[in-house]
Amino acid sequence: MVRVNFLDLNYRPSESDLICEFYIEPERGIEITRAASAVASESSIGTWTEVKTMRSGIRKLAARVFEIDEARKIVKIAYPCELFEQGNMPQILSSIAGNVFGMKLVKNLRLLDVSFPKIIAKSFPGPKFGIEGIRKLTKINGRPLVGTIVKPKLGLNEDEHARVAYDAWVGGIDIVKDDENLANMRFNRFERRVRKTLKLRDRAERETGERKIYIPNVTAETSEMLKRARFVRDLGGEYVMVDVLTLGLGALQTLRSETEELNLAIHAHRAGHAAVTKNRKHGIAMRVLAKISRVVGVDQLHVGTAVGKMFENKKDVLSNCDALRSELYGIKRTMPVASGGLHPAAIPELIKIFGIDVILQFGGGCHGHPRGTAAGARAIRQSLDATLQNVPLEEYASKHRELREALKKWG
Ligand code: RUB
Ligand code: CA
Repeated sequence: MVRVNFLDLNYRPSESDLICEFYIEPERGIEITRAASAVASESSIGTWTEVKTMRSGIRKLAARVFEIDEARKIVKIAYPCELFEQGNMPQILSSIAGNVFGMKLVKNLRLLDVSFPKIIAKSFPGPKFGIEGIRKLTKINGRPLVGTIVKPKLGLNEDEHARVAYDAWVGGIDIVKDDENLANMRFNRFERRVRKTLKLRDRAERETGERKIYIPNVTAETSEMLKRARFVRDLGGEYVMVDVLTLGLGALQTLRSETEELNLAIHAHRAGHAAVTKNRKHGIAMRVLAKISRVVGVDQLHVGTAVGKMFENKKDVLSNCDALRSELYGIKRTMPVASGGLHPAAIPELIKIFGIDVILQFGGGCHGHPRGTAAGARAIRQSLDATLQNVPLEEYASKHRELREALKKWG
């Protein structure tokens, strides 16, 4: 029978290999070399025993463990690119992030990072707009974009929803988006909502002279999602939003192909990500999900805030941003979105962390202003102006009422 060795510490990966970095904590009594080999085996061509059907020619498809840092339990595995179907992200993940998480030999296993070879990365379209495209579309340069999520996330009817959006826009918000669990509800119908909200977007643009964006959530069964995306385009929308993880990567790819023709930008919410990203020892790092989302082609993606209501720290968030914004075979850069528990007083810190190529999103931190949505939006713009002019918020607030009120509540 043909024996395959999945451990080769002398191996130097080739340019066409796909490389994964794992944290591997073996079960008690298991050597890390054995656990790592088992992971390489199960995620490429192997199974738990030797099989007669293994021809010697197949051996070249084996993944190879080529680096082990025993103290940190970090293992690097190289995969020949022939193991992967180009342009098929579900298949790629079923390999490198599939059965391996359930193996008995490993107590904990975390996919920390992935490096796609050019041939795989370029088999996907990448973002249609990316950071530069979004800047062109919104005509906003030299500062972060500010957005809001209509709140309460569920329960408003179509008219109330559109009105909240309008108030936010005229107060100074650039982008208004639906929340992750708002779809076509009995109390708030998708088509009516989009029609009414886009109408008030036009009015807000006329009144403010600024570009305003509405991002409806089209997350749904695939054909229904596409229908909703077309509807948004037909009514003059420029963006759609989906919950990338609950939607699934196959459907996300379908949406991305469709938006090529529809010329729509994609905003990606990551609802549910923490089920796989939060445990530091097990699951998949958000950085990996960020890279995948960029390659598949989302234009903007939530990456955590480091200062808000979600768990990630500054290091996590910067690593996610790096996955979206660093050079990758010329693939467009995805705009990071900081969202979750943010308010005007957090803006100086956020800009320190993210720089200006970011969308800062405020739900409660806009609509929770003591005098409501429009005042909240004004406070956000005032805080942004102060920060970009290097003026301390307290000082700026002495001449700006809305910011003063916001600092009193949240500062
Ligand atoms: C934020 C919100 C988003 C969260 C999700 O509302 O509705 O769903 O950002 O978290 P609020 P993440 O501003 O009221 O907290 O962006 O980290 O995935
Ligand atoms: Ca939300």
